[in-house]
Formats: sequence, C-alpha cells, structure tokens
Amino acid sequence: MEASESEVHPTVDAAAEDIATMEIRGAATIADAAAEALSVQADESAADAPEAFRAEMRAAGRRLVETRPTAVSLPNAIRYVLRGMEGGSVEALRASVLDGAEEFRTGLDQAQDNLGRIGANRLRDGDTVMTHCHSTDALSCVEAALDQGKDVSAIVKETRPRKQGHITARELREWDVPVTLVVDNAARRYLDETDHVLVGADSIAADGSVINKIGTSGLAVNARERGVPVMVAAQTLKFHPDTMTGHTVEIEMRDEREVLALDEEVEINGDDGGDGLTVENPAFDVTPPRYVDAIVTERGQFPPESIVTLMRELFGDQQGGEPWEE
Ligand code: RI2
Repeated sequence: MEASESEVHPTVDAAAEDIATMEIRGAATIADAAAEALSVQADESAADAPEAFRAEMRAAGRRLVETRPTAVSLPNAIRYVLRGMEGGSVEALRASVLDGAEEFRTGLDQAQDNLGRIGANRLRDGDTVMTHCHSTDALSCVEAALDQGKDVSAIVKETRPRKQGHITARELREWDVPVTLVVDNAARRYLDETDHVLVGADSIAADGSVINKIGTSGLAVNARERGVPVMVAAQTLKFHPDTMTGHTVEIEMRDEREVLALDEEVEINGDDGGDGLTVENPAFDVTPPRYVDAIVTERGQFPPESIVTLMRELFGDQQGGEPWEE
C-alpha cells in the first residue's frame, strides 16, 4: 500500500514548498535540502513494518521531486538516498536512509570543493569572468582562484526575471571581488572586457548540452562570436542519466507574474479584455555543446562532447529510474 499524503512528514512538505517557491533554489542546494528532508522523514517515521516505511519514503521522494522538473540533481539526490531500501527491518531501512543522506550531503560539499579547485586552474591572475544567474558550483571556482592568491573581477548579469545575479553580486562583494552589474541586454557589449563566461548548470545531457537558467544559450552564442571561452561548472550530480537513452530534459515554465506584475498587465491591456496577451516564462534553456568550451566537474574538466563517456562510467547502462514509485 502506498503512503497517503498525510504520511509525508511536515518537514518534507515544508522543504517541497520552499523548493517550489524558490525560497530554496540552485541545483546543488535543492538536492541538499531534499536529502536533509528525507533523513527527517526516516528518522521520525512511526512505520512499524518495512513495507510501510518504504511507502512513506517513496511518498516523501515523490512529493519532493514533483516540485521542479529541470534540475536533475533533485531526482539524483533522492535516488542516491533511497538506493539501499531493499528488504530488512524498519531499523535497517532507517539506518540505510540516514547513512545515505549523510554520505550524499558530505559528498556534495567535497565535490564542490574539488570542482572549484579544478575550475580555478582555468582562471589566471587578473582575469574577468562574466556570470549568469547564481551558481554555487560556478562561484566555487572563483573562491578557489582567490584562495590561490589570484585577483579576479566579475561582470555580473542581472538575470531576469528574478534578478538572481544580485545574489552572485552580493557573494562576490563579500569576497571583495570587484563587481560590475549589468542588465542582461548589455552582456554582448561587455564580452570584450571578459576573459571567461562562467556559468553553472541544472542538468547536463549525454550529448554535452547544458541546461541552465534562461539566457545562457544566447550568452554562449555571443561569447563564441566574440571569442570568449564558455566554462560550465557542474558537479556530476547534474548529469542527467535519462538523456543517455534519448529522453529530453523538461524545461520548467514558471508563473507569468515573475515577468509581468498585475498592474503592468492592466496597463498593457487597457480596455481590451486581455485575451490577446500571453506571457511565457521558461526558467531554463539548452546550450548546444558546440558553444561550450569546458564542463568542469569534480572529476576533471571535459570538452562537452566527451561527457557521455564519463556518464556511462558513472551510470552504466541503467536509466535513472524512479525509486519513489513502486
Ligand atoms: P548550483 C540555478 O537554477 C541556476 O540556473 C544555476 O546556474 C543552477 O541552478 C546551478 O546552481 P535555479 O534553482 O547548483 O535558480 O551551481 O532556478 O548552485
């Protein structure tokens, strides 16, 4: 029997709500929050039989994964934490989830540190990076470069509609990095002053395509035209296993109110009933591999076309699968 909605722990519900509303955001951060929520579910479960426990964990996993569809770090995290849920007593299952979650969260931090050190090697003293949105993986490269004693400056794209570039600007300023904040439309003009475009990723496909915050693909095309290398910082947690068998990555469409406030809409529509105006708000886009110079992971840096080899090594022939379903 599958657990009902009421058997999902309030902490899981709260985490899912925070992920859906982007109170918790960023591919690595939502994976970490999901692993933490699953460990609370396991720790406080009152299930008295293994099958009931498994059903609860699956329901919690499903609740979390249904929040945002594009960042594969979320199902990858849930799969990792729930991977040992075969047979055994409730206590054994609980221990397996708790250990899995702890191991996952520690691994996440370590992977980001390793990735940062590798990415920092691409940055030279005095370089200027251009960023898009806010990525902890991308910023770990800057942080490691600073630790190596290099001076780095940043041109930070505002990143409409949610202006997450402001988070990047704040973090870089906390590290005393000189920041020039520009609107998205100014990016091409500032590419002439840029040594590297440095972005993160929500998913990496088997063909080396990069799925990241909307606007990344246009930036990458412009960067190629200006001769500026594009560096994508993405832990292997961002590799999308289903893309090895031809599946595509779903692009999340978010609320139109992120783009157009109600009063702005009224102003546009005037006396017209509003039937003719459509607002679309895709959160991500796909950058083809030919516009990407390097994907930096905790395992080294790779040309995008060779990512599939590493994906095969990590995932074997198996597809992602969904451990939160029967
Ligand atoms: P890290 C974010 O998505 C951005 O697109 C960012 O590049 C990506 O996640 C990776 O972030 P959103 O959650 O895992 O802001 O590198 O929509 O922190």
